Amino acid sequence: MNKILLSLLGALACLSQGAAHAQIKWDMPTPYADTEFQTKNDYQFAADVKRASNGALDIKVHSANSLIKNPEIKRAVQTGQVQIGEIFKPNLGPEDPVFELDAIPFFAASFREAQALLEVSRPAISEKLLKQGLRVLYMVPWPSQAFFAKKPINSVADLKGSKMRTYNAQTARLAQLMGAVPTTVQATEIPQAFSSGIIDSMFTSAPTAVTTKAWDYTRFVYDTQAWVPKNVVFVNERAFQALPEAVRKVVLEQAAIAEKRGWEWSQRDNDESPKELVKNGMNLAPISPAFRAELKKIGDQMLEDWLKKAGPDGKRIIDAYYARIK
Ligand code: PCA
Repeated sequence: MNKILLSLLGALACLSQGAAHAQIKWDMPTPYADTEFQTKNDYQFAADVKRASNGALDIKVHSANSLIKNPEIKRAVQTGQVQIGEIFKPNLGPEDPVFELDAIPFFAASFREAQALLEVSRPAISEKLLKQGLRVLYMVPWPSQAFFAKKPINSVADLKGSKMRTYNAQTARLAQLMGAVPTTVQATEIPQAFSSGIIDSMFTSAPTAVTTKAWDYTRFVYDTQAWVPKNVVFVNERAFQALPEAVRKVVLEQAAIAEKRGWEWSQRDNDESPKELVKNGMNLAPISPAFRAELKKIGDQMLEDWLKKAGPDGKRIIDAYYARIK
């Protein structure tokens, strides 16, 4: 009896050792700070995958550009330097217009509209990335973008010649159309950029403003409700296909859960973060009708430019979007 038990135990030990050897480790560079809900969602996804795969897949999140910087993360995943990563999706706009449709001012600016836009554009986004060897796992929106400034802003004339923080080609174009000077600054560098005088205004969401303590360097926040841009998390397709089938299933299941949770957390922070800004002494106001009208006009022009670039495929997505939000 004892002998049998011993050999059974031995076999079990071998098995568990085998499992330990079979453990797959993935690195996941991400651009944003640990305090951002997007990053918390990534950590939760990694933990859930590990648990649901019984430890077979261990994803290590490297947040805040610590392993690879935001503009280089896509390439790193594509080339297999890392297996999985997160980026700000509209960054890919210069590559293909479909990636930046969610960052056109006043086009799809509520969560409901953002959801509709994702539904009509997801197939094109996923297909284009898969052609480049990247499988989309989940896409989560930031709350709508608000405008932060040191002094009161009532019209674009108040911004003439000012230095505006931008985060991609489109926000740079927006700044130019607003008469401001665009300066690219990653979210993690916002406090230094303000304190060293490189920028004096910015578009971002209330949660990022809380993370970067916007009250230390700006006083006015305008609830512009300008656009709802998304992050995308993708995996190198070869790395994904190399997983055992059961683990692939876990990754896809947990990705769907992460996307749903991310949307919920985004909406929760959209409600909570503005309170935090006010509690810290910021002046939160709706945008003036004049400023809104000027921004809307710029947004319309940007949508027109987008349609020219995106051609018939783009037009089809826009038409499907309008049909859906009716
Ligand atoms: N926060 C990030 C992306 C959009 C947002 O709300 C940033 O400001 O860079």
